[in-house]
Amino acid sequence: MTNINKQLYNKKTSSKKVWFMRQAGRYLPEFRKIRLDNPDFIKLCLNSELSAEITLQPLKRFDLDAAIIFSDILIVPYALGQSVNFKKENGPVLSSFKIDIFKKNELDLFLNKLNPVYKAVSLSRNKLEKEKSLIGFVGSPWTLLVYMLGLKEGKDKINLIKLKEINNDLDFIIINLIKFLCVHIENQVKAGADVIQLFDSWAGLIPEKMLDNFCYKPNQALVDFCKSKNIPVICFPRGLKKNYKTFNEIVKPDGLNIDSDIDPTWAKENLINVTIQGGMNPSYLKEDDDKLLIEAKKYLDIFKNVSYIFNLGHGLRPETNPEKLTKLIEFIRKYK
Ligand code: 1CP
Repeated sequence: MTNINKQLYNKKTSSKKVWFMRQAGRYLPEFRKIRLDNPDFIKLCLNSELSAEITLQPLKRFDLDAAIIFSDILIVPYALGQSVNFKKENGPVLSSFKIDIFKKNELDLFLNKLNPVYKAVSLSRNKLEKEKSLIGFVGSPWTLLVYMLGLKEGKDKINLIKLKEINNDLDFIIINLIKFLCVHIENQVKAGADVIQLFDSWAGLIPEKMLDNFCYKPNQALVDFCKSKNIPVICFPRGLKKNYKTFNEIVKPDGLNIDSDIDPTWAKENLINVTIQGGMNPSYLKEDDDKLLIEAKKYLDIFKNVSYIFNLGHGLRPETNPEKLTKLIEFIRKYK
């Protein structure tokens, strides 16, 4: 069993495991160097050799317990036939959604398009030390819908009118997304991923009365699938606030990544029978060492006697200084 895998099954004690969301990415000069020569982001994700190299970059620099495969949640809409463009200022832009992408039996085509990802997973696994975990991932249905249907307005609002317009088709779309996401999960695992993380980054934008249909049920379906295949699974329903507790009770993942709005003491008392991951606000990596390490210690102290994996409340920011991360990891390793 690999390091993160062990911690996910051990619900009682913590052994100070650590990895970071977005650890493979823009804050690393060695990534930016590759990115400069590869302006098409999706193409870069589908270059198996470069994807594996980027996946392993953070592990060359830092003493981490896991690598996360360099890909993107939007690779799934891409493989379903929607074009995906990353624009610097506006974030990702997808071509307009057509429901018939699900109507044809496109499983073979879907897998063909994603084959380079699986090759990247297996190249990464082969080069990764045996005890280190390799994390595969997918976006949860709601978060994918936000991009596929262009639902987001500004930074943190959902266009409910757009959502209503497609109301009659939503169940069909979600059921089909789940089907394809399970295929993508299973193939990442077959290629060598040994933990799966489900990113529901926009769960916090779902109106309360729709949480059941758009968040709890779809994540539960994916978690149940993982459990049926003995794949340890971590959920990240970002922004759910107190509903993290309901989420945990209904979905029952092996691991639950808390965001920075969640009070860690509340989490310790209310999120039970689960390995807690993350929480620290990534903005502390911009602070002086003293302030950063005091904040890290807060999380380590609170979760000292429960199962905990150190990570953040959201992904590492592009402006993060890698040296800060080295200091933080050293501190975590020395913590008793
Ligand atoms: O160089 C660049 O401009 C590309 C930046 C970049 C990178 C490095 C994007 C564009 N995606 C990624 C990789 C990525 N994305 C990984 C693998 C590497 C790692 O984690 O180390 C993962 C797991 C993701 C997941 C992802 N993509 C999420 C979920 C996590 C989160 O941050 O909330 C989401 C929402 C996306 C969509 C996405 N991809 C990229 C952008 C700019 C966005 C949009 C984010 C937004 O709308 O705010």
